[in-house]
This record gives sequence, C-alpha cells and structure tokens, in this order.
Amino acid sequence: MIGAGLAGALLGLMLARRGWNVDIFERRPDPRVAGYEGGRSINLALAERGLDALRRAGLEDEVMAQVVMMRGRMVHFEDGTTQLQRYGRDDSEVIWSVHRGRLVMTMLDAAEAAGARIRFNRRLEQVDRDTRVLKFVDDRTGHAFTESFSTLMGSDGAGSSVRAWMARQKDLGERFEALDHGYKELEIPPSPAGDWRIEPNALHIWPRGGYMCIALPNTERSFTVTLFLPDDGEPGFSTVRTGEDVRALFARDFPDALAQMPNLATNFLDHPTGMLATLYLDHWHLGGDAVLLGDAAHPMVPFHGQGMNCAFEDCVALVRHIEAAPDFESAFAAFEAERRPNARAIQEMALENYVEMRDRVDDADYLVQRELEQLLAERHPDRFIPRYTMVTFRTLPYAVAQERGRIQRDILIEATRGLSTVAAVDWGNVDAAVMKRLEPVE
Ligand code: FAD
Ligand code: E0Q
Repeated sequence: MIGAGLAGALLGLMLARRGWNVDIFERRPDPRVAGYEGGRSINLALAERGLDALRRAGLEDEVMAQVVMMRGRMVHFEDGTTQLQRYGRDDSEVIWSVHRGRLVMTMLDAAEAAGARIRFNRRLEQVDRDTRVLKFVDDRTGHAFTESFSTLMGSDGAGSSVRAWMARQKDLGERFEALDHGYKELEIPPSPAGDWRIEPNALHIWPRGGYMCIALPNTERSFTVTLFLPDDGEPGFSTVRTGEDVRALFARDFPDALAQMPNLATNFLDHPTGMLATLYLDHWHLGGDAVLLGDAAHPMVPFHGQGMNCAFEDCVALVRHIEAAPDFESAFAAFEAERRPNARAIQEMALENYVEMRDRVDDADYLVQRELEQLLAERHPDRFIPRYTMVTFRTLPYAVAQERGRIQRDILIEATRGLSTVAAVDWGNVDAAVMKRLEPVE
C-alpha cells in the first residue's frame, strides 16, 4: 500500500485485521513522532458515510471522543448578521469536526496493532512491473530503497505516484478539470481566557459571491479558517500577497472574522496556498497488479466535505470485494464498477456545492426552495429526502442521491416559480409530483 493518509491507514487496518500481509509506505515522517503538518490543526467534517466505515472498523468510540459537533452552517452575511442553517432535522443529524492528524494517528496505531507494517520517509518513485520491485526515496536524506511487492494499492492522494505510473502502462482516460481557485488555512485561536471566540457547534461560512471563508471548530477551542479565493482577479491569490493585502481584504469582506484573528498576517504568509481540482478517470486498476482508491482515484473539490467520507467508503467496498472475489483482478474490477459511478456523482455534487455556498445560501429564491424542501421532507419522509441529507446522513449510493436530487430540484423549481413565500404553493400539485416521480427509499 502506498500512502498512509486517511484511506491508506483505514484500508491497512481493515486488511491486516482480516489476516492479509500489509506493508504501508508513506512519504512523510511518522506523525506520531514528528507532529503533523508542523503541529497545525487541520480539521475535516466527518459525516455518516465516514462514521459508518469507522464503526465497522471498531474505531467509532475512540474517534467520537475527539470531535466537535456541528449542527449546521452559521452564515455570516455581508451586513454582519448571522443565521444558523441546520444541516438536519435535529441533533440526530449533525456532522463532526475531527482533527486530521489525530484521526490518522488513531488509525495507524490500530493498523499496527492489527499487524500492518508501516514504513515512513518512503516516497514511491518507481515501479518495475516485471521484476515486481518498488523504488523509494527518503526525502530527508536522498537515500534510495527497494522493496518487492505482489499487489499495489494506491492510497497516495490527489497527486498519486501510483496513478502516474499506471498511466504510463495503460491509458487511464484521465480528464482533469482545474478549478481556478485555491485555498489558505488560517486560524482563530482561543480567546485569552481560553474560550471559544465564536459559536463552537457550527461550520461557519462567510459567502461573498466569487469567494468565501469557512471555519471549523477544534477541540482545543480554536477554529481552522479556510479562505477560498480565485487564483487571479480581485480579490485573488495573485493580488492578495502581503500581510497588508490580506488584512485589507478581511477588513473589507470579513471584518467580524478579522476581529478574532490576531495571527492573520503571519498565518497567511507561513502557510502554503493549496490547489483545487477534479480528476475523472476511466480506469482505476491495472489487472490484479494495482488499484487506486480515495483521492488517488477521484480527486474532488472539498465543497461538500465528502472526500474523506468517500475515501472511507472506498475502503469498505474494496475490502468487501477482495474477500468475495477469487482473485485481485476480479476484485479490483468489481470495486471499480461499484465505486466509479458513485465517485463521479460526488465529484460533480461537490463542484455544484461551491456555487451554492458562495452565491446561493443568502439568496431569496434559494431560501424559498429550501423552506419548501423542508416541508416536503416532513410530508413525505420516505420519498423526499433533501439531497444534502442523502449525501451527509445516509449511506445510499452517491449516484442515487444525485439522481433523486435532480428530480427533487425540478419539483422545487416548478412549485416555487414566481413565488416569494411557500404560503402560495399548490400542495395538490406538488404532492402528486412527489408520489409520481419519487419511489420510497428502501
Ligand atoms: P491523503 O489524505 O492525501 O493521503 C495520501 C497520503 O499519501 C499522504 O500521507 C501522502 O503523504 C502520501 N503520499 C503521497 N505521495 C506518496 C508517494 N509517492 N509515496 C508515498 N506516500 C505518498 N473531506 C471530508 O470528508 N470532509 C471535509 O471537511 C474535507 N475538507 C477538506 C478541505 C480541504 C481544504 C481539502 C483540500 C480537502 C478536504 N477534504 C475533506 C478531502 C480530504 O482531505 C481528502 O479526500 C482525503 O484526505 C483523501 O484521503 P486519501 O487517503 O485518499 O489522501
Ligand atoms: C459540509 C461539511 C471544506 C468544506 C467542508 C464541508 C462543507 C463545506 C461547505 C466546505 C458543505 C455545506 N460542507 O455546508 O453544505 O457540509 O463539510 Cl467548504
């Protein structure tokens, strides 16, 4: 296995538990010794799909002891007012902010305890399919190492080296879609008294049209803020370059956040700017010799908060197919057939969610549609399930969520056309459309 990130650590654990002989090679140093991301807190939204996988791996309790509940998005409007938009019906439908580094370390400990061998400071550089030899480099020293392998699992993330090697053996049908936006991780520290500076049980979002900021809570009572900006344009990463530039941007567009960010300028200068893109592949495996999973197989933009959740679902599916199939080749083929349409669906939905986040969460049409959506969900709980709910709080396949979501959106647009409140909705028509077009979900 190449890459001991979120997917590699969980897959390694699951396979080792089932008695497979697992070696994991990771480019970076051991986070349990070296600290993770230079000690920065980076957090992720964990939803039902990811939690379901962790539960199957027996890690639910340990992980849930280190999360912060997020009930909904706290929208910070341009006029300085805020509104909590709940994600679900009540506190049984919430998402969880988890610390990326701690989550990975928890899974690595469990993987090792189950018998997996993990080698750090081993960046995969070359694969020789004929001699079945891998070449690694230790980036700290430049030293090279070789290892033999029987089957290669590429859990090495969006910039996958396994994928790059596979693409030289076979046309993977790669289609790359850059998003001309990047991101920068910043911080809201705890207050001097050690308290949360803003509401802890929410995912904060400052939508500003072509760009936005978000903040997720950490158990340390700080928040990790992520600024998403276009690469070029005003504002954009090509013009917002100095500490003064970013301070001016925040003073104009995010003044309430700025007031809570004493380290804004240094965070901005110290942290790298991340890139965002989607990559669609037609092929995820090379016979029984290699398979891709997680971001290596389906890099996506982060705007639905599902990349890790999807990667964890991949692990569960891959292990199921490996156990059921007679050989790796048929397991990988069945895994790809099951997961590729679903990965594609969440890749597309994640892109759509960016537009929704930036532009729509504060727009009038959207608010009427959302209100009707909630009413229809109450009237037809087994048929009309908001798309966000299907993606976030259920485990039905992403492609099913996407298809039902299309039908539901048509119904909402049709029923609210020209209306500024739900009071004037024609219920007879809407209910009939729901009964006709949406079968109950099993
Ligand atoms: P990674 O976590 O990237 O792990 C890959 C590992 O492979 C790394 O440890 C890397 O060092 C190693 N590696 C790479 N190349 C080599 C090599 N050549 N040799 C050896 N090792 C190598 N998802 C969510 O579910 N919820 C969220 O809220 C969320 N927020 C996000 C916010 C941002 C800004 C971004 C960018 C992503 C977000 N995601 C979120 C997505 C999530 O981070 C990814 O989907 C997830 O990390 C994928 O896991 P992975 O194991 O496939 O890849
Ligand atoms: C979630 C939870 C990085 C990121 C992670 C997320 C979400 C968003 C916007 C972003 C989507 C939402 N969302 O609030 O609709 O639900 O994970 Cl930008």
